Amino acid sequence: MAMDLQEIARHIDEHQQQGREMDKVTLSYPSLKVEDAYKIQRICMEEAASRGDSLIGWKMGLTSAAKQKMVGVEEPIYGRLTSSMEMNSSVLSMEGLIHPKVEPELAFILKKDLKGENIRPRDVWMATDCVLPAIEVIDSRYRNFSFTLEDVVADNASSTKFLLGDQAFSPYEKAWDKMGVSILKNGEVQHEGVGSDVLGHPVRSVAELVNMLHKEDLGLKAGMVVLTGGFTEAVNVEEGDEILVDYEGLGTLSMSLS
Ligand code: 0L1
Ligand code: MG
Repeated sequence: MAMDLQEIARHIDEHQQQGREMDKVTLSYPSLKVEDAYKIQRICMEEAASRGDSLIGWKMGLTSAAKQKMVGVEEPIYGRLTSSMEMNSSVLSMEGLIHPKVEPELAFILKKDLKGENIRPRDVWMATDCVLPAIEVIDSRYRNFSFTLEDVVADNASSTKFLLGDQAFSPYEKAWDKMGVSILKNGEVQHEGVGSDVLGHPVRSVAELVNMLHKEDLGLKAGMVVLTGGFTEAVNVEEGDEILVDYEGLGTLSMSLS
């Protein structure tokens, strides 16, 4: 089948908007390249912008060995975060969701633009305003959460919603790589992780994102949110579930599914 990236993007965007499952794009287009998949992501963002949504940040996905093993894709990827994905309460409605999962993460909020090809952790610290506890909700549009690298990139790295904690912390508050995190569902611990599970240190995830974006001549803008990636495997959720993430020494963040 001839490959029309606009047409593929329209198809994916429709499924994202309606919360409907779809077949893997690579079944119809086996020659789809990762670069094409990122172009599809960009076109979907243009569609979102035409509906009044705006780009407010980026997420890194598959930044821990636990997550890579879970989905069988062995490299980090990025996705776009829009204003409509940010939750303004801790209640998540299941309406419009397919098979959501949640992940404990950290968000970095930038105070300066950051763009370049050899970005190191210290460049990230100089550009970071604060760090926030976060929970990401992912919901792959592909049946059974099953995809290739190209598919998942085209589906905006399964981005769906995210919740940020109210309390911001100084980037120097603690050694983020040493911070333990546990995620509980209905009072039972599901997984435990530590900051170093995220590419050695969550700051490295931001540096890697900037280096990856540079290949598309893109960068981060002051005020943007960056989700650095799950500390642990993602947890399946359904209506009625209560999620609590305990960030060692920093408190907790909760989410209720309704
Ligand atoms: O945020 C993530 O790590 C998810 C990236 C996409 C893979 C998935 O849907 O689990
Ligand atoms: Mg994530």
